Amino acid sequence: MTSFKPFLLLLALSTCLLSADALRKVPKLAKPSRELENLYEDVLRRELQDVLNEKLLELRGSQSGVWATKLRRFARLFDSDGDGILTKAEAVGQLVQEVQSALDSETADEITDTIAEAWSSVFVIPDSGIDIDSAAILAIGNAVCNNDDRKRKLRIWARSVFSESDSDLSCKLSRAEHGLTFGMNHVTQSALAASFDAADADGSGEITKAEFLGAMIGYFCNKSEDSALFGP
Ligand SMILES: *[C@@H]1O[C@H](CO)[C@@H](O)[C@H](O)[C@H]1NC(C)=O
Ligand SMILES: [Ca+2]
Ligand SMILES: [Ca+2]
Repeated sequence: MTSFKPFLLLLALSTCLLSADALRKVPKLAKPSRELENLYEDVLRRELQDVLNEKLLELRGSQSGVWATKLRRFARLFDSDGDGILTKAEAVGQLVQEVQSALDSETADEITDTIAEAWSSVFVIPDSGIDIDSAAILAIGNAVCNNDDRKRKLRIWARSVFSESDSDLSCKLSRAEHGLTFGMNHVTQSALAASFDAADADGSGEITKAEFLGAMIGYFCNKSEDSALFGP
């Protein structure tokens, strides 16, 4: 609520000036008080916007426990030292190391780009990292899911993950292909079957690109439905 202070100060100031004006009836003060009025409106608008944003965030956070839990569960997969802060070194650095040691160099380079892209262009997380339990994680979720451009980036990223996982270029992911990608993303072996089933919407035993995109976008942006895509 500290953000209210400048507004209150200005309100007090303008109230004093306006009533003094009215008492003394000094017409030449009309112009400055008009500017003050504009300034006052401007500050009011911004203060109000801040408060509304804060309230909306709280509301969304409390109404969407499922969503917050999903986002935090995803972030925790990569918090390898378990200190509750997901740093770029953990999310990007370690994954890149694993990828580079497990795959041929061309595939590894492609995947490395996709991982770096996710951190800085899709989710846009500061290099210093993010406090997983803070509201910041919901702010990131809202920034991605409530904005068409950002959501498009999420889809483009998900398509890249799909293509890189589809190693036999069949345009479908088998259990083995799915397992390699999600295993590298720290989903445990015992959770891989449920993760596969979460994406294989029609239960055909293969994940199509449409199913994959639906599952990925749903994981990050569906605020009411939980998903085992990144483990239980
Ligand atoms: C979330 O997922 C459920 C189940 O798939 C679906 O019924 C619902 O429409 C989805 N909500 C949004 C906002 O996409
Ligand atoms: Ca950490
Ligand atoms: Ca399928």
